Amino acid sequence: MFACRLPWWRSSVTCKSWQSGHFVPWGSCQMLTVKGVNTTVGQEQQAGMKEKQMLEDSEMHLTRRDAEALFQEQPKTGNPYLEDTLLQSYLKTHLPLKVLEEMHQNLERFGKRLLNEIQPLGWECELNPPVFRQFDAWGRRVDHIHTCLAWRRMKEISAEEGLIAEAYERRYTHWSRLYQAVKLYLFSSSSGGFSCPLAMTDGAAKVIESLGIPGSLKNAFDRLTSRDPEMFWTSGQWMTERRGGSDVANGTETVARKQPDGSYRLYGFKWFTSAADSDMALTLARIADAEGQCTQGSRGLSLFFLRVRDEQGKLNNIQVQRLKDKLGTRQMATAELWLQGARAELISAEGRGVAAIANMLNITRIHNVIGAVAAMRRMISLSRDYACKRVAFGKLLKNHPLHVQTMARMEVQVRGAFLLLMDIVRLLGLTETNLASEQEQLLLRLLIPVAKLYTGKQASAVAIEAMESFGGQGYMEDTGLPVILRDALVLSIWEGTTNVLSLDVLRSLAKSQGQVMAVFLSTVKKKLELASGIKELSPAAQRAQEAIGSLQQFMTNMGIGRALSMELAARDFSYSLARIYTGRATREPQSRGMGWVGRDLKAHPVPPCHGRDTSHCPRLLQPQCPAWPWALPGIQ
Ligand code: MFK
Repeated sequence: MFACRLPWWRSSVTCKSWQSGHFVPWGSCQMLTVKGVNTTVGQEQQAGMKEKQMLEDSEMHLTRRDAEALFQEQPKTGNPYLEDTLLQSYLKTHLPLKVLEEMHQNLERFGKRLLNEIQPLGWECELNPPVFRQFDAWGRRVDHIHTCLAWRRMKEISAEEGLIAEAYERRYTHWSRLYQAVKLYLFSSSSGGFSCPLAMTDGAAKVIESLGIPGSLKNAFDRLTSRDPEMFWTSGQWMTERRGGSDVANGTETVARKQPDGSYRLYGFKWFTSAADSDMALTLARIADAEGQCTQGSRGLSLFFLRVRDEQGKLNNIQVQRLKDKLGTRQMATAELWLQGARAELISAEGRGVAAIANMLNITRIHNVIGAVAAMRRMISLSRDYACKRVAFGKLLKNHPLHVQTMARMEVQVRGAFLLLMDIVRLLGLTETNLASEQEQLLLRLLIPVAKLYTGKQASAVAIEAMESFGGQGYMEDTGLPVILRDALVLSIWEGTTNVLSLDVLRSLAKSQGQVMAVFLSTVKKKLELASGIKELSPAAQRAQEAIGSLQQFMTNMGIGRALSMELAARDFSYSLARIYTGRATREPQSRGMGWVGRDLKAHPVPPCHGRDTSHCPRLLQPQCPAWPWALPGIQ
């Protein structure tokens, strides 16, 4: 089923004309520029053709020589932890020394493993996407999703490295969550898509933990958080049905029928189930009453746990209809599933399914942010290395100020996003260890959708910009760069689209009756006051203050209660929150001098006013933030 989607270098059927170095459009293969192809043309013509071929062959010799001289040096990156100066500076600035020492050692080791073992496996996952086999040779329905060896190895490595376990063992108390996020961030762009099942696995563990780990779910929790590859389970999150994935309350048709033993059987069609090879899943369904009737809307939804297969590997009354043919994340099996009486356990209060699964959503949304920051970092690292090798117009790219300025703009994007991510996982860690104040919990609730929606857009824009920095090479499949772009494009779609998350920002405002906004503003202002006292940062802090002023003005004029106007402004409003918050983070005194340009480009600092172009600021802030520097095309 994948054959028609494969790029030429992955296809076993290659046009010989292409192999010979002479590309011939399919329609003109009859013209006999290809050796050894029988044709219907006459002998005379054939002789002429032979002569022509010889001429072409001699020309080809020269062409080949020329082509060899045109080769570019491949961009390479080293240990991703050691090369990430911003990450290292952040850890140094924020972590207690003892914790830092332990983490540093482990991250250095992990970085080496990523480079030598995990990156090649990730590429193998890309080259060997899952294959679905519905029937065996004897006509028996098997619905087997075959995943490659490298994919299965990723699962083992995830357990060995404690990529989920780390967050739940809490050996570094509230820093454990941050540590886990750092490992996932380093892992993400080498993981061959395995970060997706890990996101849902983490989300499922979080839901079970938040339910107090009931006895019936203890085994599942232990497995989701295990470091033993033999024990480790991954989880799916089946929310999307054929009527849509955003409006879950109205789109969910799956029905749950209670069994005499207290368990349930689920009947329905799940239209987009990521990582369908997972061991278990959390899913929503409507419980049918004695008459078979269900409550519609959000209040009719309950949350269920189910095993996908039994111990013998037999599907739990589930049929796989087909695998999805996606633009990206092709390494991962996303399937359409029929639930035909799948045995499941009710794990939320009846009718509280959405609220219960929100715990999972908030975790997977954080993973989405991790994926976005990681994709940007990877593209920029490669681009940076290339700029130190590629000569154009008589000098290295790194010596062209315009090129450096373009890279600087991307770097500012990823820096802001990284610091936002770190703040979120720091707050999550505090919340999970009961150390967070009420204000910090509110701030976390607001920042998750803000960060998810904003970094999702940033990742696509930065990936496209970085791809361009390689010229035509960036567009070539076998450089691996298009894979990163394709995989980044989904980040603003799944786990809630930009608009759905903008509305979630409003939901958090409404639910806290505006309290969350007060916390946001006071947090940002406090940090900016610190920056104002530092000469070098004070002009930027001043501009951020002005942006906050205009945001407050907007809210006063609007009034949170005016639902329609607020809905129309939701996206711009959320972008403004993201920009103000990341602006605050990048202007913290600790964030200065974190060596963003890296080893080879240090000689080329960012021009002081890199880009005063305001045309991409959200309308709300445009006139008031003339120096908002990190607006990229595509983020509007
Ligand atoms: C690299 C990363 C990899 C990630 C891989 C993941 C792959 C998986 C692919 C997928 O599964 S994609 C599908 C993901 N689906 C979504 O993200 C759903 C998008 N839609 C929404 O988020 C809607 O806003 C939502 C379904 C939540 C709307 O549902 P409702 O029922 O209309 O919402 P309602 O009635 O406002 O809220 C119900 C309850 O949930 C309320 O609680 P209360 O009843 O106590 O007041 C809300 O406060 C609560 N709630 C909703 N969203 C919440 C939340 N609570 C906390 N946080 C939230 N985000």
